[in-house]
Amino acid sequence: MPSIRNSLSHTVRHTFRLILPVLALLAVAGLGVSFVTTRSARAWFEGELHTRARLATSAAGESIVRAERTGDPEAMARLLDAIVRDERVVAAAVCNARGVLAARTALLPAGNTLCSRAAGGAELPSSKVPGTTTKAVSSPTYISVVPVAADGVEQGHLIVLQELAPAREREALIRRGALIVLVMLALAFWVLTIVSARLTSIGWVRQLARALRGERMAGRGPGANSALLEGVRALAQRSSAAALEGDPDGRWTRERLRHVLAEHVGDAGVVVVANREPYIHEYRPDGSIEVQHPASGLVTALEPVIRTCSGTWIAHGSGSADRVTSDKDGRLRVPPGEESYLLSRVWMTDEEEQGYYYGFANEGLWPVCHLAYARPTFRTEDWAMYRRINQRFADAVVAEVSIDDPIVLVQDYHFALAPRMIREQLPEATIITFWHIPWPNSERFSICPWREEIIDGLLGSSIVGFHTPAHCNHFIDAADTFLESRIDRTTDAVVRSGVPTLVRPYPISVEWPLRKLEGVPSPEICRREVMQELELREDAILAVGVDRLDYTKGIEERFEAVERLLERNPSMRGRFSFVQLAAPSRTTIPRYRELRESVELSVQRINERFGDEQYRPIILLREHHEPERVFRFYRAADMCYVSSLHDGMNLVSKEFVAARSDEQGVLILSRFAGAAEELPEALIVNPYDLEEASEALERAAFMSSAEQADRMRQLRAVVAQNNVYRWAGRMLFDAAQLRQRARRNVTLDEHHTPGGVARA
Ligand code: ADQ
Repeated sequence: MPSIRNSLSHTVRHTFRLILPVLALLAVAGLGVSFVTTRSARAWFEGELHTRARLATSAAGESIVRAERTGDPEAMARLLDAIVRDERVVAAAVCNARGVLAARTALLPAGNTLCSRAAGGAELPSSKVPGTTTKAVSSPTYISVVPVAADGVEQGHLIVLQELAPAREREALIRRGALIVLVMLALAFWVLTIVSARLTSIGWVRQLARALRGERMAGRGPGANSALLEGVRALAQRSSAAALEGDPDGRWTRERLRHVLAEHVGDAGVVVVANREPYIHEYRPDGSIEVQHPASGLVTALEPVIRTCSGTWIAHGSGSADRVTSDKDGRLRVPPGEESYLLSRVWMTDEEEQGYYYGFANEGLWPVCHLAYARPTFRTEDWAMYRRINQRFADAVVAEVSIDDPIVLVQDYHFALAPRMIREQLPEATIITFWHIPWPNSERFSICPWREEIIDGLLGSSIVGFHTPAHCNHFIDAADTFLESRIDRTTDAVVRSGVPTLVRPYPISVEWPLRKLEGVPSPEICRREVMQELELREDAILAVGVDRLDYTKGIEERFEAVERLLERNPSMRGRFSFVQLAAPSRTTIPRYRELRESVELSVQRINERFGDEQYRPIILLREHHEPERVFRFYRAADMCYVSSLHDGMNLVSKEFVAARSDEQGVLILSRFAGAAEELPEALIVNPYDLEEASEALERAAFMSSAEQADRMRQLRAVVAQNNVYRWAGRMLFDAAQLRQRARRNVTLDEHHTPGGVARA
């Protein structure tokens, strides 16, 4: 009850708050109207009264003068009586040239001073005449003093008193009329306002309904460009995407992704553009051919997706046996034995690869995007190759697709220009570009001499995706800083030449459950086998690191943290071992060669300092390992240390969690990896801070099994939920929505354009 009362009194208060100012406004307007109409009506009527007095004077004036000169009071009285016969005239008098009252009608008192005042030129107000006693003159009277002349010479004045009451009545009548008109106008305005508000709200409700269905705002109609409606539409999209996640256990699965693809993507023909191919054919020394799986986070994430939607993967054919294992157009079906999708290989010369891949992408863009202390190098000839290869991949996309509006997933910093190049040839394509590495702040990005071209190339995309909201914001800021563009904060879009590109965070992840774990023994068996292989004692504490040998991964800092641990805690010596699986990477780039040397030197130094014949604190396995072996190490270890100095996401952290079905093992994770945002139950460290990092290693070594299980359970729940199917599903779902909307809009346009041509 109280709440009803409250809401009622709130409504009343609200209504009053709205109505009172309107009433006040009306009152002021009424007073104004009344004042103006009274003034003008009075002026008009007084003018009329005076005219009448003058008419009377001009009719009888000369006769009165003559009668006054001849001293004929009766004649004067007759003439004055004739004037007061008009019922509106109350009284009249004649003043001679000396200002003396010469004659008057009965109702005018004898001792009045009108004549002397008129002779003195005084203004005679319209008022009661002083000294009158009769009823007629007691009402307000208008007094006119009209000069009387004969032969052009003024001979005195005729004074005429007329009743003001009828004039006042007419004034009141006019005032009332004006007020009625005002009230009627106000009413009409009010009705019009209500009707137009109603009509507007009907339009709004329609637009809102469309927005809730996720449709684009119509170009016409009320609120067509409303930011609010756009916001509602974005919200509707998000909640509809969220609803997609609402399967019984709330998790994306391969089947669910397949279902989304079938339902929303349908015939779109998904094309992946990536530098790295998922299967590389290499000649062995004996001339036979082997298939390799590259150590790449991108491949790890995308391969399950493309398998699911049976699309096409366009990549650089980099293996020595790639040409002989594909057809004349560079195509083959993969994975071997399953053949569920098409791999289309693009060829390039060594010189092109050097400029595009090693040069511009990895000596220019990679260091500029990572805060990890390698000086970016930009060469004009590398840029030229980068452009050329981007164009080649864009052409390959056009050659592969069979419809006008395919969905194209462009992957990573190797293809910043390709989206615009694809867009030029396939204007209706839905292009999603995913940038797998961080996007730096604008000050840092300004180092790049071709920053405008890079950003413009990316804005050829329908959506540009990053791992974290921070990277999205940096990109939006860069577009704002370096290009002619408008930022739409409601939809998080960069609008260039009127065309929007959405900027979205899609945190990447791993499969769940991991197919790579099929065939990997249980954690106990893995531990036993790995301990044997590494010749570790039974009570050894084993930590693992798995990375490409890259300066952004903080491998040297990791080893220094191990060194610090052994310095601080002598009981760890002989017992604590760190095994590092390090895949050689970009070995032709000098900075990577330097890294390899310095990593090897620090391993040597630390092992000499704390190791002996039986004990090696750091075991460096500097090679590429097949996934099954990588996962054995994850399962065998007591902890995994990911010490990236800067990392877009980092999949190793998620793989480690996914591998630990025994809910044991501790993840130590750099705060500078995108994954740290999602995995707070890891021990989060600053890898530069050797004290903090070594303490975390120590803490992990002594963490109780119960605490490990508690943390690992939560980490696994997150990775299971935010798995790679969710990453791909959300991205493809967004792409499919844009595509559907574009199709609907095309249909609408054709509908509305006179002579529009129906599309095949
Ligand atoms: P990467 O820098 O390659 O990926 P990451 O995400 O850690 O980094 O993925 C590495 C992958 O390579 C993992 O699947 C790992 O198992 C595998 N790998 C590493 N070392 C290996 C070895 N020695 N032998 C075999 N396999 C090995 C980029 C970005 C990341 C982002 C991914 C995905 O730099 O931040 O997470 O893309 O978007």
